[in-house]
Amino acid sequence: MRKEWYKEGVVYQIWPRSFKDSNNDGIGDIPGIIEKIPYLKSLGIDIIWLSPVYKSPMEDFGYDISDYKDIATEFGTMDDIKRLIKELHKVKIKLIMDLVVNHTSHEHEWFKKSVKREGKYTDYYHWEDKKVNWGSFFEKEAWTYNEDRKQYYLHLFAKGQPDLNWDNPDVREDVKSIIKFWLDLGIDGFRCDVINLIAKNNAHPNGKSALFLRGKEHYLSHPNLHKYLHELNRDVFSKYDCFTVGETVFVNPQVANLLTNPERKELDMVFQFDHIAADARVVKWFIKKFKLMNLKKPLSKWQNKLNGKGWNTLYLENHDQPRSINRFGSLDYRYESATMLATMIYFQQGTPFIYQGQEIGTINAGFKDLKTYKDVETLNIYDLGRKLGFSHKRMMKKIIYMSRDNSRTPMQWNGNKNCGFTDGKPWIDYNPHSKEINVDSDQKSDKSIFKFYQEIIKLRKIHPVIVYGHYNDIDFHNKQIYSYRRYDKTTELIIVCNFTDKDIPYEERKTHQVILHNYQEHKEGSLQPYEARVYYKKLS
Ligand code: TEU
Ligand code: CA
Repeated sequence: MRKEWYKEGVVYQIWPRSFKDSNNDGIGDIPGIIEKIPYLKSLGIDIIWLSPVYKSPMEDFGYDISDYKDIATEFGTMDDIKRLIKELHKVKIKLIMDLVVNHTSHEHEWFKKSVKREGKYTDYYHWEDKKVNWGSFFEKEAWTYNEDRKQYYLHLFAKGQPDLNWDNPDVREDVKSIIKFWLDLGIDGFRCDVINLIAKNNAHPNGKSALFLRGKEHYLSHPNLHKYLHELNRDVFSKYDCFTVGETVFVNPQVANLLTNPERKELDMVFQFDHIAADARVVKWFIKKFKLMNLKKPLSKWQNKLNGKGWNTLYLENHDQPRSINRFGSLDYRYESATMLATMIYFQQGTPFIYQGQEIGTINAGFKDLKTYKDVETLNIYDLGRKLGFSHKRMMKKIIYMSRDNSRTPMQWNGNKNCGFTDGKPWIDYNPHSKEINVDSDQKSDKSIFKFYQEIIKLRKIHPVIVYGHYNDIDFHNKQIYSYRRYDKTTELIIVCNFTDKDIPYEERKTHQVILHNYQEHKEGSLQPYEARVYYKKLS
């Protein structure tokens, strides 16, 4: 396994709108992030992934970009971002930014010119005279009529997010220029948004019938994807000491290995979605009861299939996902399940990603009133569900559990009325649990989740086996305990996690030393509710 800094580092994701507001307009911003660098440093993280801060009409809160080489006024200025890079590098934290190039905003100059069929921009997007039947992630239909051009355009996401035509070499040159622009400013890499959707079958044939995303066979990990990524790598990425993580939807380990095999020079790692579907049926809105096996099976599969070839990302949360305690843990055992989940995921092979607030065990906002929600996906799915005949109550139940706004509320810095986030009116309501769950109270508690995260990060630096070691399941079919072994030539670790709220019989491993534990006391012969232990043994 080749050694790389981005394999050894721990990434912390910032969703800037809700991290820290420095000027009291109610919106988090770049100067706010700079204020919190000491906090990030004390956690021990090495890399920050910053969700989009570029100019945008904010229909999808920054994932709809109207100028890739400028910063949204509400987030700050180019000088602020330069300062952020400098201040982070001073304390040896690297910065990766979001590269959203499957689509632009409909307010981007390219789209405006494409609508008017201006010169080379005419074919910058996907246009058709007839409506194609593809489905969209955020709307019922992915092709929408444009009155000015008198043609349909493709948007796999919201109407304001038209898809770029990657078959056009001018588009690819423009994307390279964006990447170069930011790498030249000193950033250390990119998280590449829905990158396995960029290549399409440009004949745009109708899709075969499907409940969700009709037509996906014409753009999901299309063969040209590899060609385009290799080209970006050859012409830009390979010239810098940077790393790339691709967000890849509906991806399997075979494609992931193609994308991340170092020999092929495409990406360095990918986000897959299998394990976070442990409480859903294909589509996140068809919620089902969580069962441990549905988490264990995909995680184990990805560990085994990528070992020695590609490279995994390790995550349970991000700005698109509800909080993991609500999904896979227990609100009654918040400390125990938060720390157990962190142990379970971050001791696997791959690069850890922590999402803001996860390190203090934040739980879902769970707003009861539809009016409180701001997310385009949530609001659209409500309308769609109602049109399909689902009751208001049924739709709200789904939204309260799955909405992206669950994890997009202002970071809870303290238990005051404004959470230490702003003195103004926040752009979205505070998480109703802010009084009990916040950085201040967590750090004062003897059961601090933050301190447990610090511990994990420290151990990762001491024991290379955590980063590069092999993975083996232990007692794979156990439906209550998730246990696995990590090993290399010199060291063995055994990780054991109780996923229930009961005592489960467990035989102590007397031959090993416990190096991490989320309970003060061992209970002889059993694991306590949501207990997690990491055992260590020197092999030679
Ligand atoms: O997400 C892509 C993606 O697959 C999501 O649409 C996902 O299915 C959904 O959010 C689950 O709730 C990326 C970004 O992470 C997301 O924030 C953007 O909205 C989306 O792309 C469009 O750019
Ligand atoms: Ca602000």
